Amino acid sequence: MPCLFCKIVARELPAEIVYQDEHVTAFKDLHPRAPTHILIIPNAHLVSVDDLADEVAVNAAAQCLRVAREIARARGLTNGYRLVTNIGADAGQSVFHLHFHLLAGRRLSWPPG
Ligand code: DGP
Repeated sequence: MPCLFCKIVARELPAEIVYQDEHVTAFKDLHPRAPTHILIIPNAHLVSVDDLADEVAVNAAAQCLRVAREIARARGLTNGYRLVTNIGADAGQSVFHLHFHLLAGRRLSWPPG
């Protein structure tokens, strides 16, 4: 079955895209858990951090972190923000295309559940 997030990158599925370049796409989470909840993904399909086995893949993830920082700055998230990436079933990963959740706009509890 075609990957949901690959379809969002290709604009074959609707999403509120807030940033896109040749490496990365960022869009609003369908089920926001905080006032700001953006998903940042590499355009190339990788399953999770567990897939970062070579330099190209590691660079794709690093590009996501660059974009997270840029979005946080552009949105003035000076009180802080959290980046989360779930890896596998026990962590609650439900979409198997690497993504970083950028959460902000409220006090976030620690540790996560
Ligand atoms: P995770 O559980 O870490 O795999 O997070 C997947 C996130 O993806 C979850 O917070 C909901 C979001 N999501 C799932 N399907 C869609 C979709 O079609 N569009 C958007 N914008 N977000 C989605």
